Amino acid sequence: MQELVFATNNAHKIEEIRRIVDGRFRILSLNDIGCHEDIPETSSTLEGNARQKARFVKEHYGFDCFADDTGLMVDALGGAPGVYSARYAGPGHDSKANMALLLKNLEGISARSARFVTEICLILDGKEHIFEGRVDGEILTSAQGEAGFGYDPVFRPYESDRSFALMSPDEKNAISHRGRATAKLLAFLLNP
Ligand code: ITT
Repeated sequence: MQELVFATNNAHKIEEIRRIVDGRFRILSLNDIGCHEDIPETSSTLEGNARQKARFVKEHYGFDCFADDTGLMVDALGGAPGVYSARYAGPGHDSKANMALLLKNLEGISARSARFVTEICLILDGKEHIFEGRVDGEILTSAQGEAGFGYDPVFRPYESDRSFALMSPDEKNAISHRGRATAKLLAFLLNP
């Protein structure tokens, strides 16, 4: 089976993508290739960060690979946290603190539309390919559910009456930003 490195430090992302491509591609983690570095993400765009992460792995480890950069854009906050979603409440990846700050900043605001956007950069045979997925929805007034990761408890896609954190992995993948971007990636890989 063809192997592809997924250039992420986020185990939840790997789990989600493995469910989608399972049986067709073997997804290797950074751990699997002995990469334990913090890959720089210094671009001001999701696409730029996805390219940066994929290039880092290709240049330093030599593998064909892909990377995902994701952001949550909230209209009432002018598109924040956006590309800075991971560090919204400060350095690090503290999802609880990020969600708490988001809910605080939206207190008293009834227009709560938002979207998740994922940009995937694939590097294959020396060429870069970009795949985008997005889902529109709203920010809830409190966290709901335990499944998923990141901002999942406070985001409800319009296509459902539940937050992502109240869905099974397959339900989330069927309509999520990452699920949609990965479906495009998979279609390309199967029929380049
Ligand atoms: P890598 O850069 O190593 O891939 P990361 O967790 O830093 O992992 P991102 O920069 O893409 O990934 O994520 C930005 C933020 O958005 C971060 O706080 C995530 O927890 C959150 N996030 C990403 N995908 C999400 C999803 O499907 N559901 C909820 N939150 C998500």
